[in-house]
Amino acid sequence: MHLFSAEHNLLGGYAFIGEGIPVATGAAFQTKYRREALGDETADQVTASFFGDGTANNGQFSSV
Ligand SMILES: Cc1ncc(C[n+]2csc(CCOP(=O)(O)OP(=O)(O)O)c2C)c(N)n1
Repeated sequence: MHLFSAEHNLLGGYAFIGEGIPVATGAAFQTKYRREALGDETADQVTASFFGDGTANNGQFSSV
């Protein structure tokens, strides 16, 4: 939950549960945009967001 590493593309570090979900959505979108809109074939990153069942009813999850 609190892991962050620019070197390893870990975008975590949030005190509030679910805060990483919209960040992951943005990260995934930038890969999709770079590949499909800008034609950047090096944009092949896979984005994953990990959270527990207690976070699934959080607004950050249900509104994405
Ligand atoms: C917005 C927000 N509300 C409440 C908390 C307090 N809190 C910390 S951990 C936790 C439970 C998270 O449950 P789950 O997502 O199932 O994670 P796990 O139990 O697997 O660690 C809560 C409610 C918080 N960190 N952020």
